[in-house]
Amino acid sequence: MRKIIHIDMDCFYAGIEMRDNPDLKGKPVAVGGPADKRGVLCTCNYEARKYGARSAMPTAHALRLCPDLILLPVNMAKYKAISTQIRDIFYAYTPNIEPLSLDEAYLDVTDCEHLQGSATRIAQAIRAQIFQQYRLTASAGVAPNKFLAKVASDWNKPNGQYVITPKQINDFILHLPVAKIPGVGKVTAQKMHSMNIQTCSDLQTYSVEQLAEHFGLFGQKLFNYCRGIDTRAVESQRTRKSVSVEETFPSDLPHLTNCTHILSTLFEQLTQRLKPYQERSIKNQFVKIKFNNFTQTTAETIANDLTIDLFHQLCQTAYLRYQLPIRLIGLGVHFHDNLKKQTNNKQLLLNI
Ligand code: TTP
Ligand code: MG
Repeated sequence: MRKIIHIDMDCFYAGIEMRDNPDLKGKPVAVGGPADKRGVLCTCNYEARKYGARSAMPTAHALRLCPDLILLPVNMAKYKAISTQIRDIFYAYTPNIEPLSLDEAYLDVTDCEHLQGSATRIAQAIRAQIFQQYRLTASAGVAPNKFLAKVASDWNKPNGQYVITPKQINDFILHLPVAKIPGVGKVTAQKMHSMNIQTCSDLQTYSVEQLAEHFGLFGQKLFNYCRGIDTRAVESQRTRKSVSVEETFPSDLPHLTNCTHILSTLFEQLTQRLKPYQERSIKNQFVKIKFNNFTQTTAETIANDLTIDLFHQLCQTAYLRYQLPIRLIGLGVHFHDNLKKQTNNKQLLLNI
């Protein structure tokens, strides 16, 4: 049985801005693009959420809901720097860390010997340390697997934590609304509701074949999740299979020719993100495009060097398949499993 902690910072970008400007305390604050440029909110604080403002909401809409909303520009360099500092706190407890985004990570603390190995106390200590050092609050979920830990970190948000012990899994899962399952967005939740599926116990009445029929590849995962089962390992940098960056545009790019600038920016970001993985060998490179009708396609290739030209070519290949306005572009690489193999060999030798 593993012990997994999922940490998620509270209203991360807005939390940082509030910390750095005490005048904002108690006021509704959002971080995002301006309304007159079709901007959207990256996030907003909990005061703003009381008015219905949410991440990814057009700023103009948020301002209609909350006319006193204070909108601040995005300062990504600052958020990234703080993200790295917070990650360093995690590393004091375990090297088994899988960051999901700047403000979110899974930690596998099964083998951690701090605080008598109590995952609950480790989560408390990490949150306390984040607050002490950086004056930011985080929420945590503690559970025997990634899926439950992620659901749990949302349970007592903000500035709270929730623990699901192995014994509690069955009770917890039976009443869990399907919309709380990571990966079940608005559309899937609506589909489930139309099938009279409200909770995980409703989902449990479906066979794996039926779930696959209705929800495609996600069906297999759903079959396990609705029973509280998730066998995915926490993938630290060493075992990570891919690294990618992507951007959804506030307004769709009409044509591939409009992508040159964003490709350069994404390429730069990818190169930065790849720095900690220099010892890994790259298996292939890929470009993902999501079009304005939400169709998604990926083009990949095997090349020796990572160049911007390569990604331009992949982008063209992917674009030509549909030739529609572009909603999202992502660039990334997959790694060879070689590090994993070395570990396996070592284990093999030890076994012998
Ligand atoms: P989240 O953890 O989803 O949101 P949050 O930390 O702002 O709020 P919560 O307390 O509910 O965890 O995302 C982390 C950061 O990522 C968020 O501060 C801003 C950014 N972000 C976007 O830029 N766009 C988005 O659509 C979302 C969801 C997040
Ligand atoms: Mg967060």
